[in-house]
Amino acid sequence: MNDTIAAISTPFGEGAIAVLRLSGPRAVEIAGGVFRGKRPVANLAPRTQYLGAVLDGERKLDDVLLTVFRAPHSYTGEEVIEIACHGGVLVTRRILEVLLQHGARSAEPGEFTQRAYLNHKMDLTQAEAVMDLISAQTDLALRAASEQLAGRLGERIRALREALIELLAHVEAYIDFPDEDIDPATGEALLAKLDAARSEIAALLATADRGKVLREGVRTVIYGAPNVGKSSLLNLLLGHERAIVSARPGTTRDVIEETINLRGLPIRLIDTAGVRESDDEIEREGMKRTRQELARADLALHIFDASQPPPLELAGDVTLAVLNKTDLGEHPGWRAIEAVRISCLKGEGIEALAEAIVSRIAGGATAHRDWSLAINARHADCLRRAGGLAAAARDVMTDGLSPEFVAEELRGALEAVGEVVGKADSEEVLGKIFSTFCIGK
Ligand SMILES: Nc1nc2c(ncn2[C@@H]2O[C@H](COP(=O)(O)OP(=O)(O)OP(=O)(O)O)[C@@H](O)[C@H]2O)c(=O)[nH]1
Ligand SMILES: [Mg+2]
Repeated sequence: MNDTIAAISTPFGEGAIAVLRLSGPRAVEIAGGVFRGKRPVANLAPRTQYLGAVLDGERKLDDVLLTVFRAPHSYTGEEVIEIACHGGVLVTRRILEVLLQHGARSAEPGEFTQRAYLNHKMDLTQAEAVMDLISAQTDLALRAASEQLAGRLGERIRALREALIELLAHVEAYIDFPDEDIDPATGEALLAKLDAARSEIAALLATADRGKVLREGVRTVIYGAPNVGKSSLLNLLLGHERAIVSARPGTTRDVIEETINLRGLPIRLIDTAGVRESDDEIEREGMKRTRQELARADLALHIFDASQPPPLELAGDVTLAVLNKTDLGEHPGWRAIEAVRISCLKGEGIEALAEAIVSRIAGGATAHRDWSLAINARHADCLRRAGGLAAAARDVMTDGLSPEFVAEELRGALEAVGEVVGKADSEEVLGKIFSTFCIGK
């Protein structure tokens, strides 16, 4: 962190403005070398925008607004400079080049946020939330990300750590006085505390599923025989004619994926080639892809033609049966079969289908449930390990083994919990997290 990094922080492309960022010990000096305004950069008041020009030698590249943030009162905790210039691809790149020529280094993806974390401006859960916030596709996802960015998850984790530390201190006290037996009342109290910590771990882990839904969306595969109306359903849910619909069976060959927002849940709808016997090479390849998608599906909508008799085999556990074309009349064979009944032609039953999809995923109306806490896969991995070690600590305790053994398991659990917010972090973990970021963040 001794070097000064620079990046274009706004997306590539043309816009009214673009923003470049510099962070590091030489940020003010480097900016001073390229900026000409009324006063030298070193004398500018922090967090105030100043008009000036960025120069390449004596040539003016652009009129810009420059802001100085003095350490530690900046995003990264270091000296930071932000330069807002005109949002052209070339002008932005030229300014970056000039900054690099003056001694800045091109920033890695997520490096600004990584520095913010390393300088204790935020914990690891908050750093991760920055990316979640940027990539959030629905209001629910956005809310969960901003709660996490505000430090809600971090608070829960720190409280959990404190409870475990207190427990560990109690247990270690018995190691220091080996002649003293743990009296039964104290033993009970310790067990109760341990169980409270374990149920907190379980409660946090229970939010992992919704975390996956909010971050990755729900892979929902639309499949069934040819011509049942799969592509019609995709188009209807999407609100525009994305896929080709035709009366000829075997229309869709490729996999078509689009994300929709269903009551705040990001749903990745995947339309597929209809499955049937076929000698057509392309169609067979399409069906192979259908099967691949089904294997990875979180939810599968098995579409049927209501006017036709039901097939012999029905449904797997991720499957929701959907009867389309109810406007043509329903074949009596369907009478006793549980399915969502719709007509893409008439636009009927779509609300009920949406409801059925949401309740499959969220187990009820999401609006009434609190999705603001939603851990990610890394958190879940740490907490699962912590839960295992806490359970082991409990076993050791109830088996009446010496407190040293209990303490050892507890220390492991404590460490695993700490990893969530970034206590025992390794280069590898950080590399994995921040490499998913965009450059300039
Ligand atoms: N009557 C009626 N026709 C429908 C309905 N939904 C779709 N269709 C018609 O059924 C035909 C097939 O629709 P598609 O959406 O292309 O069906 P598909 O399942 O995607 O077909 P493949 O891509 O060939 O597997 C088209 O002619 C649609 O207009 C419906 O609810 N009622
Ligand atoms: Mg189709």
